[in-house]
Amino acid sequence: MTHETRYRICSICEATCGLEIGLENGEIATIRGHDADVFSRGYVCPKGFAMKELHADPDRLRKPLVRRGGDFVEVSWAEAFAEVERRLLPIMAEHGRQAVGLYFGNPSAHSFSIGLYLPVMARAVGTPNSYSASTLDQIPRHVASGLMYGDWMSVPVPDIDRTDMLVVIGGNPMVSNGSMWTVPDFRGRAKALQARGGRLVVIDPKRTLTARMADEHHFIVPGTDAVLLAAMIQSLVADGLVDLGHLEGRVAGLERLEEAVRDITPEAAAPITGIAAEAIRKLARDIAGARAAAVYGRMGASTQEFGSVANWLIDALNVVTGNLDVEGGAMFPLAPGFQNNARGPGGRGRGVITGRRHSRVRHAPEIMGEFPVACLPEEIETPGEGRIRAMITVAGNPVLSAPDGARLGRALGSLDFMVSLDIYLNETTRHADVILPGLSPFEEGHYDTSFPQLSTSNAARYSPPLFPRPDRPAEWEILLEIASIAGGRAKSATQIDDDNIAGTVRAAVAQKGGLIEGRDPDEIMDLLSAYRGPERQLEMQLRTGPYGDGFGARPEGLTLAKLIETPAGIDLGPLTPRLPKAIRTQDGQVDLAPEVLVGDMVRLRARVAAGPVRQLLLVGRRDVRTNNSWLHNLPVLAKGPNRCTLQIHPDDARARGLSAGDLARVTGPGGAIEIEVEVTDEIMKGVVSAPHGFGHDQQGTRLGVAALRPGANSNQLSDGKALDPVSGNAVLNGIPVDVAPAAQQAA
Ligand SMILES: Nc1nc2c(c(=O)[nH]1)N[C@H]1C(S)=C(S)[C@@H](COP(=O)(O)OP(=O)(O)OC[C@H]3O[C@@H](n4cnc5c(=O)[nH]c(N)nc54)[C@H](O)[C@@H]3O)O[C@H]1N2
Ligand SMILES: Nc1nc2c(c(=O)[nH]1)N[C@H]1C(S)=C(S)[C@@H](COP(=O)(O)OP(=O)(O)OC[C@H]3O[C@@H](n4cnc5c(=O)[nH]c(N)nc54)[C@H](O)[C@@H]3O)O[C@H]1N2
Ligand code: SF4
Ligand SMILES: [Mo]
Repeated sequence: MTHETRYRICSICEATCGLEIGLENGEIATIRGHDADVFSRGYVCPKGFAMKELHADPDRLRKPLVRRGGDFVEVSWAEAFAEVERRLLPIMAEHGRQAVGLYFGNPSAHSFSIGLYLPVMARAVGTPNSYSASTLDQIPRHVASGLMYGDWMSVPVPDIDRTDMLVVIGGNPMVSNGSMWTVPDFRGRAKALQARGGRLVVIDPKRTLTARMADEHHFIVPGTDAVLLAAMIQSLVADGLVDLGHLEGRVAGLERLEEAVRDITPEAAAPITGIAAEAIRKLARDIAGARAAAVYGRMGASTQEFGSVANWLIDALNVVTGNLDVEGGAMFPLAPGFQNNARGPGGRGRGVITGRRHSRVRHAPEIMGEFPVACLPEEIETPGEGRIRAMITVAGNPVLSAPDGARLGRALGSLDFMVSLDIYLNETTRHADVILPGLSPFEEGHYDTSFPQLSTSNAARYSPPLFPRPDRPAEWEILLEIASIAGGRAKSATQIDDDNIAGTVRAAVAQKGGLIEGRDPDEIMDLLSAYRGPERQLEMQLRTGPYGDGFGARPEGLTLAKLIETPAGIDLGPLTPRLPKAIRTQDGQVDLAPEVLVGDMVRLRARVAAGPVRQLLLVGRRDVRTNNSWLHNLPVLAKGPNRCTLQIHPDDARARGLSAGDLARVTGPGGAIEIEVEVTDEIMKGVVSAPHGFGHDQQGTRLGVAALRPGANSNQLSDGKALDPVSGNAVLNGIPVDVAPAAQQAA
């Protein structure tokens, strides 16, 4: 018997926990938190353990599948790529590149391989029709950041370890483990905040686990956060409590912001939000009066009718209380690499532009090069010039995660060709003609390219592969192969990769004031030659990044070799103030009143004027043992009580003749589902809550465990028409629904 201990960063969610993995005779025996990890300090959740089952899952695909007749058959990699070439190229030749649509799902952001090579593949395909899970999630956050700070990824995160007051709006980090904020062990950090006399405040239509540990919790009517935030800012203005502090002189648009929230008083907001005027005023004053405070918003504040305005006003509130970019406030992380707002001299930049193009059918805006995924079905179905006829999906399951999956499924089924990079044959990939499965996470190296940009302290960590590579391509190689195919084989996969890194090197040596300005690009290419693929890009980023060794210029600096030697990671310290250098707006100021967002206040005022909503409003929720739609096939996570229930307030249940355990029929604009009732006063009256990602009862999938308890797809209730118009994000929270006993409806 041989025992070995290895370390790997968990790549399932944004907390990026360090795992300690015990191998016995080369097989995974134990997975626990890695106590010495400089960033996650031993924290782990049940999904970390579940990676063992993910690695072993017999349903996880290991060979490419090609549809022959009605059935999927396993083929060689050469045959699979030949099929892609044979089917995709004629469509591009006949209908142009825009006939190909792309969809990228959430795990793309967590995969070192996919994250770095997806852009390479997308460039080679060259279609304007790009979609992703971002428009089901955080696009409003990027819009606010882009317009205020000049870069989509400049997202301030709460400095929880040093704050005195944390306000969480529409997030449940006790369960989600944090999002757009990489904060492993939220519970431990929040407890420490409370132990040093600080306060946690939660705004949520549900008394979530996070709300239960809070010092103060307010139920809020779904979709009305922007009203609450506007009223808080209005009350600070009215009471003369606006204090930019150290931000004085760095901020433009304060007067326009004040004008934008004028008349949205706490009294006007109270009946709309369900929060008393005095409570709104007090909350604003508490934030203004705290030594340091941070307001943070997530899914509930993003995937709703006013997501962009809400995200903007969250940051505006941090700014007008002097809490942006100070210790204990909302701060900008400084990542070791891959961070646009850390490149170059900084202080100003080009800013961002929203809506450079609009979608063909609904004229929805492009943001960050993407169209809203809620528009995808109509782009496939509607005849005419520019129609999507082929799809490439990467690590996504939009049939369950996007609105009206039934319609999207039919649309995908009608395509001329579809290829999916995915590790499961599921509700989405069952429509593909070719499925290309990547490696197990344990068979690849790992570095998070996005999450250090959102981390609650700065650190650098890399995990080498745990197991030797099996004899099949990694996803970065699959993506390069597709890039080569899409480019008509003008370049080989290897050539595309070499050209890509050479481009990065040329830009770095040309970068004024950069660490390797003026060096010989060939010399740098030689120095990178120890690595290939994603590791080569990482080495380049680390060495030229803010902590880098500059290829010898700063010998004490970071290199990939140093990270490989340090499995517990390298601590780069607490967050530090980054203004004005992190700013990339054209005038170098934080824009407190971006025109597009101020413009949307017309809609918000109309919402205030419309008065309280009468219908039940559906919101979503997460469970510790789930991750969107795709971990329901692992027994250790799937076991236990039914998690796919409709939570309803006792009064609302009684009024509809519903009791716990009954089957309810829920009807929304997009359809109806039947779902078990859970009666609880933890949910606000007038609101019901159901998780997303269920509905594993579709034919033709290969999800043996998930299919045993399929659950209902709550996204079927939405028809995909409701969008936050500024960002194109789908409204997933605050969907009007009717709820009745299932049998009664059937009769
Ligand atoms: N109603 C409602 N809907 C929601 C949400 C909500 O809160 N409420 N949340 C939204 C959010 S925040 C998100 S991020 C989206 C998620 O939307 P998606 O990303 O579309 O859906 P996931 O369920 O995350 O599906 C991930 C897919 O990636 C595959 N996969 C996993 N690991 C790998 C890998 O290493 N390589 C490859 N190639 N594939 C892999 C899985 O098999 C699965 O098919 O859902 C959104 N939908
Ligand atoms: N266990 C687990 N962890 C996950 C995931 C998972 O599926 N399971 N998914 C991962 C992903 S992709 C993401 S994006 C993150 C999401 O991370 P979070 O946003 O922290 O998680 P959610 O549970 O979606 O929390 C949203 C909260 O908003 C509330 N809410 C709904 N509507 C409104 C509203 O209008 N206003 C306010 N103020 N609140 C509202 C809901 O009741 C809910 O408590 O979680 C990640 N982590
Ligand atoms: S919280 Fe759980 S799923 Fe998320 S990174 Fe940590 S162990 Fe993995
Ligand atoms: Mo997400």
